[in-house]
Amino acid sequence: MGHPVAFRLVLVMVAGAFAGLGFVGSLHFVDTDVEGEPDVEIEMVADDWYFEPNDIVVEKGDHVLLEIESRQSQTGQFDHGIHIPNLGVDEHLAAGEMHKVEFIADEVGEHMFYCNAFCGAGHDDMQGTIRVVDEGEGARDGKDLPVRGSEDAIEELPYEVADDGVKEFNLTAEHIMWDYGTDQEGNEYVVESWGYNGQLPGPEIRVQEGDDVRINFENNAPINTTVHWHGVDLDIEADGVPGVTQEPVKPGENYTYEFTAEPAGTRFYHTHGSDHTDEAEQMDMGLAGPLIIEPEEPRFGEIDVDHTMVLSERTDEQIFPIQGQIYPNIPEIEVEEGDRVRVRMINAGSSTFHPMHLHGHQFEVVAKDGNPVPEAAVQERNVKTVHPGETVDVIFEADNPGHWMFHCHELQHSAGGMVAEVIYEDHERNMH
Ligand SMILES: [Cu+2]
Repeated sequence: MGHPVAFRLVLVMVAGAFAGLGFVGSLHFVDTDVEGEPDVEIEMVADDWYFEPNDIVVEKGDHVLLEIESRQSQTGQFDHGIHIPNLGVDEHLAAGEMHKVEFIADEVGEHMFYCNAFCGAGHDDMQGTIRVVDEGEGARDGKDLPVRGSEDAIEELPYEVADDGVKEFNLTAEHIMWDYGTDQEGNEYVVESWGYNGQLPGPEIRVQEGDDVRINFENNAPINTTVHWHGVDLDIEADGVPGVTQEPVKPGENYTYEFTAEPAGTRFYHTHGSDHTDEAEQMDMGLAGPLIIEPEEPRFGEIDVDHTMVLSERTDEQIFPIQGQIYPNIPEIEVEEGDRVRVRMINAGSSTFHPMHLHGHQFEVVAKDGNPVPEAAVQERNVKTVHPGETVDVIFEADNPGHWMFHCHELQHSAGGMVAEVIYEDHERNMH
């Protein structure tokens, strides 16, 4: 299974090529016409019988350096080779040596590469692709990426009803710099991210129970990925699990998910990674969004304010955003006195829990994982912990005018920005 090359890999490549692999061998310099410093350096292994990585994304015009370790075969002494016909590369890779192969990615498109030396029984498997994208599209470092923030985000993903009556949505994965906002100390958090339709969290998909739904997914991010519909009872073809229900969607490729929206409740959609090893990374980089399935008959009585909070984590930055923002930038829960307020909390983070605490009010925990809590089991609380992958719906009466915190009580998380606010209309702000 192929692995995409994240640009961060590039940083460790030079050191890794000579030290990390424990490789002792000679370095073979290919005589090349390419001059100057490479833009992209990629560490590669040629072995029996694969190239790793075998799925590479670069930009048009990039000067690419492949540092290829041609491993001693377990079964013999086969040499390998690398041939990229469209990019003018044709090199012999003597076994047991390091090779530097340089070229200019001057042709946009998907270019196959393969071993051009006969190397035994698995020779035909030794192939991969180099995808050359337009400048700025597959950016290898943050400088080239579009910066986007909450002002660019839409709340709800629009749909069209197709001729067959299906609600049809267009969802993409994008590579962006996401602006989580500036914290109270003036630190800015503009962080490399992958976001559905270029935003964090992904736009809300809101449908009715029983709707037939079609999601046309396009992967514009430089990773292999899938989309999973969390908590939906769908047919297995649409479950979005790489290597189980589908091949991961490669950069530039599409996949169509079709399902009937059931059961009703607060659910979400998120990446399932390219395999199980990178799902956590892809989730925390931003690939998650709310999926609200409205019931045929309204539950829980009349609701005046329906507010969603997607809880996430960027542990590398030590921030814990709500709705893709950190305090004091998080969307406020705006209420009027007398409102019945429903807050849907979705923990789309990879690893940590959030004991969410509301000041000045008690709330009822009315649904867990989207499903209603039986009336006799409904608890009145002011803290409710939401674990990774869980959704929790709470309802409270807005009966205490003020400006109230609704924050994570794991206080490292609130220090990292996980603080929302309930603001009553016409109430004078306490401090800001
Ligand atoms: Cu928390």
